[in-house]
Amino acid sequence: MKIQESELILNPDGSVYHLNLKPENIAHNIIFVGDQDRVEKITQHFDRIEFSTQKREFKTQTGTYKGKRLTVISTGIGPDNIDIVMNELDALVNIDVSTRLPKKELTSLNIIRVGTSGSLQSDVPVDSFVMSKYGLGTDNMLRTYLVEKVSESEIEDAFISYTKWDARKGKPYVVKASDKLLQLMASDRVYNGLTATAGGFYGAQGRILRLDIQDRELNSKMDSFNYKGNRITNLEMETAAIYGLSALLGHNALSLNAIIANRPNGTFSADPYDVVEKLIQYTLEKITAL
Ligand code: R1P
Repeated sequence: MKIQESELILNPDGSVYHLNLKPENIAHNIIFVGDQDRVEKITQHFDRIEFSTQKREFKTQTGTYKGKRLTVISTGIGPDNIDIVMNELDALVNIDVSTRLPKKELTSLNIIRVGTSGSLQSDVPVDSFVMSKYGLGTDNMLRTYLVEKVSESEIEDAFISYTKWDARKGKPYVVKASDKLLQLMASDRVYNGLTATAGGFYGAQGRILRLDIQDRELNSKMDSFNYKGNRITNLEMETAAIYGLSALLGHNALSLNAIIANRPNGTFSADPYDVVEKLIQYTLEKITAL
């Protein structure tokens, strides 16, 4: 069925509404970053850049690294932005934007997030890398879709019961990373983890400034949660949403985070730009094997 103009909004030049991209502007191997200034930190390593654009926080560059065509996109902060980025990227490959009809054959993108995050475990130190085997979303964005089709209900139930999760905050969801990308990016340099994704930076992550929060014990319960050896290693704002929408839409996703803060130890990286640069180089070296 033809998708209406109000549902899939295109700019006058035919590009998708928020990302300002046309199908030919993107590679099928895509790196997500949160911060728009991180896009060029990655593409400065490229052999050449063929395309650049930016609208709001969504900055995109496409080019080649060691001959491999890659796109780097900044998503800004949070699961609401991931909803926009994932749906518009998917439209570029799986909907014919000229006829507004879904394509018959699925194109699967490879999506790797290169992010920053705070560790919840004292033995996952600042300046380390975490590769998220699972994303655990405490935001509610994914619950507007049928996420239960792709989510890991046993881990969800264990987490809800362990933390005595208040149902008024919605139901957390857990989605696994792409096995192919987990294999590609694995090494002794990375910690494997279960990454919790929050829909906010302060209250949603247990930070108290002037407002009290619904559950002051949540972070300590997260620290000690363990499902069959899977601990919650770190907390950030995008991974679970990327995993959920990728699994539903048929894309492969993986999230790598540079640990810049350790919440239990109260420490912050002396040089966060350096650990991010090292994670960028790590990712680029591995991604060429895709
Ligand atoms: C919060 O400061 C932001 O930083 C982290 C969080 O997920 C959130 O987006 O990641 P990025 O550095 O990739 O944006």
